[in-house]
Amino acid sequence: MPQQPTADIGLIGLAVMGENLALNIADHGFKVAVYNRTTETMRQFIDKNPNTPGGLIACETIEQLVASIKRPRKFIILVKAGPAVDAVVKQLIDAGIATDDIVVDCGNSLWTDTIRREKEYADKCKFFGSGVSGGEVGARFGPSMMPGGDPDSWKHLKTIWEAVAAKVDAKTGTPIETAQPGKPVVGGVPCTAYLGPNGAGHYVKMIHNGIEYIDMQLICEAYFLMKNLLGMKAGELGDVFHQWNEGDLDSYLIQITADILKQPDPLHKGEFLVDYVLDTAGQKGTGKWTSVNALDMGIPANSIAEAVFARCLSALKDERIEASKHLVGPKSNFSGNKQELIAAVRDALYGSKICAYAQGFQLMREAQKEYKWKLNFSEIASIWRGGCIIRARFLQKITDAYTRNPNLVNLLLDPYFNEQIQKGQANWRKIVSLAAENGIAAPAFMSALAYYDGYRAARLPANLLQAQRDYFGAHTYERTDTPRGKFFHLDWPEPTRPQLNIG
Ligand code: 2AM
Repeated sequence: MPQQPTADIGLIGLAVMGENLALNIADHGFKVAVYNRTTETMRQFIDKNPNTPGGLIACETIEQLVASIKRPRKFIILVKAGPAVDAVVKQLIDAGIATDDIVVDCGNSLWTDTIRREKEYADKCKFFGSGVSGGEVGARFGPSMMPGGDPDSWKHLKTIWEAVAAKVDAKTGTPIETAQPGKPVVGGVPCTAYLGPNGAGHYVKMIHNGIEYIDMQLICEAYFLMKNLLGMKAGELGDVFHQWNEGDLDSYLIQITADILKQPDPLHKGEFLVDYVLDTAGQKGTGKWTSVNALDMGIPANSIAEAVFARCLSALKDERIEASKHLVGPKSNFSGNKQELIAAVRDALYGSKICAYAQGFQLMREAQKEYKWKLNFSEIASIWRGGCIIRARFLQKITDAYTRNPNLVNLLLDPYFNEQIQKGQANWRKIVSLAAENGIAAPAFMSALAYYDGYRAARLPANLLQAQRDYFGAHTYERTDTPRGKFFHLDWPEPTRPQLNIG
């Protein structure tokens, strides 16, 4: 007689994220059936984890996996984004899953792929997308989960998602980080919420990653300016970041930066590891996707794109070494007050960070029009308060801003953030000037300030730009003294070469 299915959910793909998420789910008392293409990996995983609270079921074939799960079946796929996701879905379909079974892609998939997959597999299963952020530790003890797809399917997933997601304190919004293997956090507000249909979850996850790129780049520029202008050593800089982590900048990324900077080098006694790490950064593509999407939609997310380009520039290590021998600029030369400079860098970082998040939320505002989603920005900020890489005290302030005004046009216009920028603005400008004067590249600080100044400008030089377009391409222009929507074209006079008598 065939055995009754007993598993609450199935998980496919036992690389480190898959393993950790499976253990997290099992810690909350759910029985998880696990499958991996390479059976040996699955066997090792089962052997390493004999006593999980919910229990693991070892499945050597997809058919066994399907037969192990209670109806409607729920599957999590955690394989590399791209063709592997489709390959797994097709295997599940071939193994006979039902049309009401829910297949959740928890990988970093491009949201348009999720939209496509939901349609493509609609007559075979409920395909669902869920972003997961928090790295390995997050997956194990509580990530931020960003689900999007069929709302009825969400009803079946909600209990598990809310159980495994990171938790924040209901009053303060600060993460509760006390989970241990087998002992999950009890209580708190889960860092997950249903975000909308089809690709909404993966889109929001992509924006999370775009913001992560710029958040990291801003921290790196702050580090580099203090290092070069003040000649501070990594360990001392670590103390500065530790201190910043006590205030408005309190965040996971600032905290790990402090720890990284204080890390001694294992090979050189008395020296710091960070000074031996090669200055070339890799990338997996989510920052690029965010920037390409910003260009496609025509939304200025210049700082996010700048953060991606900063990585690209860093990767040109050999060219930079060569160029450094030929291209001259000013030598760093700062003789002002050290503590004042540190405080100014902090203000520059905070002001730039506000602009970076403003850009990320602008993208989501535009995308929801394009895809007819109804994103709840307060909720999105709230589920980023814990578990994910950009988790920060700051996200409570964004949650509050969008709770005060769900239709806020731009985060910069929120009274709290406006006030914060006013407070630090002079320092932010000072740092950008110092960077330029001293020849230190600070593209994120600079582009964020340019965004701020551009966004608050009632007039920009685009009058001249549009006139240029009309001159060579008859693209027409609107006038300042007639209603919008009336277009003019001038038969521009032939180009002249006036005789200039200058000097
Ligand atoms: P593997 O151990 O057999 O390589 C991350 O690569 C995870 O995705 C691994 O668990 C890997 O399985 C799995 N994976 C990658 N491509 C896959 C595919 N086409 N089908 C099934 N699993 C795949």
